[in-house]
Amino acid sequence: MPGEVIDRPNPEPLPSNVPDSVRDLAVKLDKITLPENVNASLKEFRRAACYIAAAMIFLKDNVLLERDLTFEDIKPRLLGHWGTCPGLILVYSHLNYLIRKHDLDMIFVVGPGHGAPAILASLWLEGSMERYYPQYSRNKQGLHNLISGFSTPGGLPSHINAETPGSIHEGGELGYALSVAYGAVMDKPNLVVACVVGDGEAESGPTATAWHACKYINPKESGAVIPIVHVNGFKISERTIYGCMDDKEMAALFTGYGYQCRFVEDLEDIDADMGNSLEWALREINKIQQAARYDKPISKPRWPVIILRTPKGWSGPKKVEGEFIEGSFRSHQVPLPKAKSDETQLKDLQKWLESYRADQLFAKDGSPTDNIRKIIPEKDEQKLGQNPVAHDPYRPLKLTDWQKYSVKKGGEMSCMKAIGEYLDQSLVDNPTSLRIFSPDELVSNKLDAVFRHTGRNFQWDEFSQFQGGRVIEILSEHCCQGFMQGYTLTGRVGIFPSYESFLGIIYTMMVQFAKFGKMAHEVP
Ligand SMILES: Cc1ncc(C[n+]2csc(CCOP(=O)(O)OP(=O)(O)O)c2C)c(N)n1
Repeated sequence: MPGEVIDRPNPEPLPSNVPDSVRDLAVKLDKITLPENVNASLKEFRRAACYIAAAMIFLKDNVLLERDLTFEDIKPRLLGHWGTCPGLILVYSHLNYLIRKHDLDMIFVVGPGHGAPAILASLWLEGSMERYYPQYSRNKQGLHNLISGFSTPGGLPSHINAETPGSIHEGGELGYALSVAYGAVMDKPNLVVACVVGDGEAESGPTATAWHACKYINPKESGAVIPIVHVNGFKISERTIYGCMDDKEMAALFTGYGYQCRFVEDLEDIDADMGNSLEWALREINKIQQAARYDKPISKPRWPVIILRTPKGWSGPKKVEGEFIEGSFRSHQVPLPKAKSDETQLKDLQKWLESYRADQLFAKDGSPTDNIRKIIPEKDEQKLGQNPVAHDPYRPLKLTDWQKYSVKKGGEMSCMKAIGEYLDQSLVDNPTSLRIFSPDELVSNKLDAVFRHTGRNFQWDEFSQFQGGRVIEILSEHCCQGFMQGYTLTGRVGIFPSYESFLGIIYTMMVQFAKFGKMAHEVP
């Protein structure tokens, strides 16, 4: 059996038997075309970033195609993931524009961290790479270093990690992007976190449970997440579940999770579609937050989610050796795997890279053109790679003397109860920078003294909604760990009580988190 055989690129899902009335659940917007100069800048940013991302996977020299490619220009080992990059770059370009237009405080959490070329290319264009790593300056030499060093020993890694400016999420093990994004917005009322979730990642248990995270966000005290589900239809070698669900199935699913969903899928004018949809998402967030902050909170608010349908490997090679590449799983990693030894594939690579017209995107000295810079946020601290929220934001807690809570010699008390008393005071003293994330283990761990001054922040329950509350209690260790990661990597402190027998469920998450923390301390 040949495994997955597809007879056309970007196949659409089979129609479902869900009633047509469900279509009304998907948000419809009037089409508004973007101003011409914005449209042009967005497109140029994307062409430049796609060019760099593709070049990073293949080239060790001749990075601006100043002569025809030869086998010597190709890296000895081709490593990198192309398929997700065009979609990530599309999102990145629009987030830039949105931040600039609305003066936003925003960070970007990228689920498909294997799409590092997309993010590194965008970070290079906005100048965040050169800020932290002078060797990646925005000129020819810096571009050469970025492209030739990617995924080579001593160079940049193939996945997003703590060395990636602006990242708070290790992009290796899939599944946690969404919970990390939600943890980051807690107690940061002005922060918006855009979070891309791959449709493959969306099949994972941790992501499935994390959709409910919006039910633990009190819009009076916390910011908002814009989840963007990147439905490019394929994972490594098969179609995805979401890629095989039609709009009605998707709309029904996300409505049930608590969201309003907007499909972005107009491939003829994706910029207008994406631009309008992100504007809509911001408007919805604003409505929900303003209501809560002016004491008219909306019960069970319907947060926005964007379902982005793009062909996997969009703008890459269409067909190689008779097989579809663009719009198929074959674009997931290296679309031209024999580029170092096969003349035809080398020529295909040259044609592909030339299609972005790099000569129009970079000045003579290799720096990006003014047109590209026009959609990049002007202030450094608003660039996605430089927002201070993701860079060394830790402020120590105000802690009382623990000895006050100790037990007198000869006396007896549950140590957990004593800790509960101490935590109660600590939560009072740190009302916006300390939270407890608990998988229904707070009372069983005898920490319930904390409820003397606070509550559970569950917004779907009539007995706890609109009240704030420092305890997030969700029976998902994956969510607790993800929330804690997002909360702590944006400078606050989280406590995660559990029971050692069950904590093994998130063992690999903890390892990733520890690795991220260690590396973050070592980078400039
Ligand atoms: C938990 C986990 N299981 C498996 C993998 C291996 N893996 C890497 S990428 C990938 C496919 C991801 O598909 P998707 O999330 O749709 O990303 P995209 O198509 O945008 O590349 C898989 C299975 C992983 N990184 N993490």
